[in-house]
Amino acid sequence: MPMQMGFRWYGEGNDRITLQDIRQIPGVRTIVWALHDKMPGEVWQPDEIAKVVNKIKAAGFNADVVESVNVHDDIKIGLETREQYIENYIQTIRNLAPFGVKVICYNFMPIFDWTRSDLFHPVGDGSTALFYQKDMIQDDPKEMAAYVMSFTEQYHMSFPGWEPERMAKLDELFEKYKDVTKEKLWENFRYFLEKLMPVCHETGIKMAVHMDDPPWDIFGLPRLLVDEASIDRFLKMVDDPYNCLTLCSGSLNANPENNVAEIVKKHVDRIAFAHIRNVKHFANGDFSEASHRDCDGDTGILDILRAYHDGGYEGYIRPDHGRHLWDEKPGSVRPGYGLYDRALGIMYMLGAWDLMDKEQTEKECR
Ligand code: CS2
Ligand code: MN
Repeated sequence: MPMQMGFRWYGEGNDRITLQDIRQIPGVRTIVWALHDKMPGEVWQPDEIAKVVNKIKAAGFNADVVESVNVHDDIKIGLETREQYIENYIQTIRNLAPFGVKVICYNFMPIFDWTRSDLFHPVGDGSTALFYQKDMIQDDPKEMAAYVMSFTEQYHMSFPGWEPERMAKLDELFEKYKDVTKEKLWENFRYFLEKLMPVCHETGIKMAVHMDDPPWDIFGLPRLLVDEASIDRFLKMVDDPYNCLTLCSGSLNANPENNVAEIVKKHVDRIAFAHIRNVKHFANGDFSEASHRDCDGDTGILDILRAYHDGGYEGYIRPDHGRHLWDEKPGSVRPGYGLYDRALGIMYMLGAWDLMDKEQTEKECR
């Protein structure tokens, strides 16, 4: 099976982009979806799943990839209440399986998902992109949460992982995490995955953890999946073909030391889902997201695509964040998830991929 191109869609009434819009992008087979109104820890019920999946299938796509089923903080903290939340997670996996779901993308970051200081930063050509100003994400997590929440309030859109209900309780959450060292977090991670693996085998669903973004500790909170060594540790810790990665090129390469293509070469068999995103670095440690074109950033998009291609990658792939182009402005677009730049990214990736396929076939024919 060749790799399968996907596109993240937030669902009807929650995304201005329609499935019919996505139909017009060449090559997209998989809709990457979720039940976005579910709180971490809640069971996803079959009738709720059916509503979304039926729409996706009726539009001619498969619904093979879910991003994300979020993990409750009590599991990450290691509280006794985690048992119930793990049970719920297992039930959600069981409920997803009959709909053909193959991969669940999730993350194991304490409190915050992706973190940026500016969601609409000018790129210089009239477009905007997500931006990280290093000195702004140091002291006050509340300031940053308030910034992200201001978009939620102003434009009535919430971001996965930034649920207002959780953000309202930041002090309480930080207090609960205070004794969770990095080692403790690893241990809680292992505990969670070991409980899940039997049901993954039973249902054929792979758990694919997303990298931490950015890949370093923030606000004193430990982050685990940050580089090649930690990825090695993770895959060994639960050495099971159903314990996989969502390898996010942009998250990893926020640290310019991380060579994503090398990690792909090493672990291509354990990557179930590839996020392709390009990052441009500045000398002071700030970074901006960029177009998918290799030379627009420093992530090495072509080397990464070649590593997947030549490694015989058969998993799912999607453009991750794009810039906001043309009429895409705050209020009309989800930060990072506009239509145009992600569509351009897909064409760039497919262009490179088709050429590599062609070269390979010609080689084989000789
Ligand atoms: C995504 C992540 O937008 C993004 O950066 O790649 O938010 C991802 O969906 C989560 O971390 C997965 O749980
Ligand atoms: Mn990603």
